[in-house]
Amino acid sequence: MTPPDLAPAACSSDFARNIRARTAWMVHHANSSHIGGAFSMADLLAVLYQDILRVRPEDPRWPDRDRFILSKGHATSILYAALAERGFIPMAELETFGADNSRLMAHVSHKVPGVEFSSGSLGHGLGFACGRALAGCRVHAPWRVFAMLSDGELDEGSNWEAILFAPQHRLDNLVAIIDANGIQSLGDVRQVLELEPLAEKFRAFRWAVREIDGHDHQAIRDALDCVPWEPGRPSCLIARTVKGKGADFMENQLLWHYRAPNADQVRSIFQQLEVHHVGSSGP
Ligand SMILES: Cc1ncc(C[n+]2csc(CCOP(=O)(O)OP(=O)(O)O)c2C)c(N)n1
Repeated sequence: MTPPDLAPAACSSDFARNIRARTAWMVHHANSSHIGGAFSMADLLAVLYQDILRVRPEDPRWPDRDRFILSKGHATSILYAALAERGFIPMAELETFGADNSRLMAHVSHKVPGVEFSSGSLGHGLGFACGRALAGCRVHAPWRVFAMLSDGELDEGSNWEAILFAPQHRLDNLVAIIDANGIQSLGDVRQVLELEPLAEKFRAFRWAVREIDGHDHQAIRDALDCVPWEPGRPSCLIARTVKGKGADFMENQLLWHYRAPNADQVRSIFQQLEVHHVGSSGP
């Protein structure tokens, strides 16, 4: 099956469609996993990379760039698709995802232009983001730090140390985005370790908190356009999402944490995304 041939995104909705379609193909082609958690954050990534992040794909280490940290590094397929959409890496390189000697490893790697931090061992991104934000504050830098976390990841105690640390140091250049899809690798978040009331917990730790539908582009944009929400406080955006969002057979299904779609399932995803695929009749 050939990769989808898509027109460049002109808006965040196109962007989300493109990165979902490319991710479906990549995960299928590499026989990889984590498509459910990739699709749940597709709309968040689309708005971030289309409308919010101040970055320069032609100069990935531009000193004044916003820093985006993917803490849920297992879901990196869709970050690579977003980086290709923005021109950080060649589109054709996505075909190497997960292959031997590719720099597009199945957990996120800072060897890839546009990636700030390698992760995959959960629970480290927010602490790293705090360090970056503290460094930025010390020199009154204009850039912001956005860290994307998963909800299951919050079971890691290291997060709570970072959640304590950020308000203590008045890191209002830091935004934590929680992709709250309610499902982790082996069960529902509620059954494994209850997190709710999550917003109240962050507020008790002195963060400014907003809760939105993580698939509503306008709501995402409105929230992220005006950070910090409270001077002197870090911001936490709790994005309520659906694991596998965008493919009806994957939505809210635990199996799709690890399962890779077969060719027919990828064709179905293309159809649902209204992506025309010239190679769709092939094997
Ligand atoms: C420290 C650590 N423990 C265990 C794992 C194995 N693991 C991979 S993904 C995952 C949980 C997935 O659920 P969640 O964190 O909510 O991610 P999402 O649903 O957004 O994909 C786990 C436990 C890991 N990557 N790191």
